[in-house]
Amino acid sequence: MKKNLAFLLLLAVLLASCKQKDDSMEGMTLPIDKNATKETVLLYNRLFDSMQKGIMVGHQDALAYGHSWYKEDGRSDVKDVAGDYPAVVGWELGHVENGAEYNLDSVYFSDMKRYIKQTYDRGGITTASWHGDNIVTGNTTWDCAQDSVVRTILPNGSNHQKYLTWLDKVGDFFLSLKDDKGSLIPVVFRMYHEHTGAWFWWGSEQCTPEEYKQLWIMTVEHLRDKKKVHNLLYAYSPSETKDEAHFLERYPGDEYVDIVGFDCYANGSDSTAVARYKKALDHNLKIVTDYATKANKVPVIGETGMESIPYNAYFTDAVYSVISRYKIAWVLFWRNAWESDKPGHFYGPFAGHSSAPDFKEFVAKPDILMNNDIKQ
Ligand code: BMA
Repeated sequence: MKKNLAFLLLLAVLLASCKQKDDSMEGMTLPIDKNATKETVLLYNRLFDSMQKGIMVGHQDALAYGHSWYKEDGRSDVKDVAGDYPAVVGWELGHVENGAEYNLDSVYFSDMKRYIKQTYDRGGITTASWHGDNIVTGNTTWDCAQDSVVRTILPNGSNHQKYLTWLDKVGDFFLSLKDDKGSLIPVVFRMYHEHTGAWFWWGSEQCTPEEYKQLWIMTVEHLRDKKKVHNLLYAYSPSETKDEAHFLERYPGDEYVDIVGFDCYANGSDSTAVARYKKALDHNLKIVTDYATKANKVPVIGETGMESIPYNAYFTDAVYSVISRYKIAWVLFWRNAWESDKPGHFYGPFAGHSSAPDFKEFVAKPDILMNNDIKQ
């Protein structure tokens, strides 16, 4: 009898705690993973909310290295210039699939985990991309001489089983991201990006729209349903597209995507390059934000930049004058390479660079949000 009473008491406590979780989630927009952790659902809703305040600044690899420095704890080029961390930090998983200790840009995965936790602890947001190797040739992600890699990865393909082991490694990485309480840290996974271009093995000339969609769906279903990774939001980010039909040509469906975006770069260094870039940003922002409104998704700029920032008003003129006309969650600037053989490969400001004053002006705008602006 006593045992029964204890059991009933336990049941009551459990039910009460479940109810508490439900109550706090009431009215929230659910991501495509109906078993997403509470923190993931909260992040998704935070993204919708933050768009009403402004646009978050993101920087790729911000905490691991910067222009001419590598691994200095607490440092970030953006912080050196503007006194605060970017609100969004992007990371790159390439080579996690091989079980490597560090990624293709020499960031140790153990360090990446630490940086992701630091970002989470200070209220920032993490997104990840994945330049996975070509499973057929063993070469890099940029080996796109074949048009059959995706086909061999799909169910019944010769590399299907092996590819699932790669997805397991990706999943293990996400499942290893824990906060102090042991809860999983939510991450936005921007996978198979820039697929309307033809420079990765999943690109437009490397697979058919149907194959691309199947690859996407298979990946979501493997991570979410088989591997039980429930701390992810999924972001779809082609490179520039012509119109909505082009944007959606390889779209796997609303039930497989949480966030919609695009990648867009200023190619060249003269005023024509800036004019073309502004036009492209505007054009793609219209496509993506219109679709996001219709489908109730979060719109972002997945990657952008002007290599070496040859235009001193790049941030306020080329970027802000266009993006401020739209509601998007973030704009992510690509990495500031640390490698000595890539001195001009940077897209964010760094202390002493001629674009630094302009970046300060950019982040001082009330609708441009840095880490401290989004702390809760
Ligand atoms: C590219 C370049 C490369 C890098 C890759 C993955 O755009 O920055 O140097 O290896 O992204 O991060």
